[in-house]
Amino acid sequence: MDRDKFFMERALRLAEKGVGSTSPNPMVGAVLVKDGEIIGEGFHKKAGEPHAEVLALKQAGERARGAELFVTLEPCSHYGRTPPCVQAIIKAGVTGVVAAMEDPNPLVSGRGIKMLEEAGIQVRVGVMEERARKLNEVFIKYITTKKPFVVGKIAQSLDGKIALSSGISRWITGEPARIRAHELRSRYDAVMVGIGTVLADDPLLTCRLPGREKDPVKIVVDSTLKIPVNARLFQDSGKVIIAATQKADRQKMRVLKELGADIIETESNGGDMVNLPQLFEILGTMGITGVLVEGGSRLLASLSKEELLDKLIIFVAPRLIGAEGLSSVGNLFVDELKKTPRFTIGSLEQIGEDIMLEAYKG
Ligand code: AOF
Ligand code: ZN
Repeated sequence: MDRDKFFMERALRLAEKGVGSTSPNPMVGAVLVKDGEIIGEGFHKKAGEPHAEVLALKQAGERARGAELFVTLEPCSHYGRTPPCVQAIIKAGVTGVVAAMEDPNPLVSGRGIKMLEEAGIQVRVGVMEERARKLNEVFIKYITTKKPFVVGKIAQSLDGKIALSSGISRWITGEPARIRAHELRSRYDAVMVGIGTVLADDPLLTCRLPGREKDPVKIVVDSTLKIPVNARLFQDSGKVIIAATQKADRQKMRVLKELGADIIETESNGGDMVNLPQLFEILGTMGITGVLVEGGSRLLASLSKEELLDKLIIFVAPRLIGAEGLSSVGNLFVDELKKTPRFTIGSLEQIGEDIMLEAYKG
């Protein structure tokens, strides 16, 4: 492996340690190198806490003079919750910076690179860029659009079914895949389901993982507030948001608020359904950067029709269920192949006996 890749790989691995805790900030890792040796390392842990570069500089101390910095994101040039890293880098006497990608944050986007160059520092951008972009796909969408990155999660049979005709669905995939699916919850600010899933499965929607600081926000799309007051997701910790329409029953709304739920009322979109584009805009203003949608088939179909699904993560179990089973995605009412929603396969991985497949919109 060449030198650039070797150190950037290390920086990416450090960045990954921030998974699930940096929102709304990106995951960033930094490595300071002098005479072929790592003299300082750091990763961003949490918004408001020091940036990766600053931690690496601190560890290196005086030795940073004349060193080269490998960082997974362009160093910042702005005053946010913390002062600009560019200043600290220049002050420390670093002579070269290698960044995996430009910072998509409109407050930075190239300014950091420019300031470093103006200070006489050699800057290179684009080493392992694809990996860095994938690592921060949620941040990239959110910081540039103020809307959350939306991921649909499905656990299905080879023939695309998520339950028997009786509704039985436990368990289609094996345990290793189910553990992986569960871990996904810790990566996103919110987990979302449709009311059909709450009525059928009564899920907890928590992320019972050790070391996790906060549970994801639980969001139920429930246009007419059918959710039972004794639903299990109220019993556990973690904020609950229910998305309804303005037609929803006021009395039920009060009861749900007393249970601690926040209600988002979207404007009518002609029908009786929740206005999903508006819902995601509101969630964005609330600082929710990424949403994992765990079903059911109707919600996934609606999201697909509205072109709101940025990514699908599909666990496929090697079994057949048959046409009488429940399809993973509800009716799309497409009459031409060229109008079917298109995705591009991102990755494919075998997990136990199952396959995990990532597909991106477009
Ligand atoms: C991070 N961690 O290691 C780097 C970031 O509010 P602040 O001061 O934490 O600034 C957040 C912005 O700083 C973030 O959106 C990104 O543009 C830039 N770089 N952020 O949280 C880091 N290097
Ligand atoms: Zn910074």
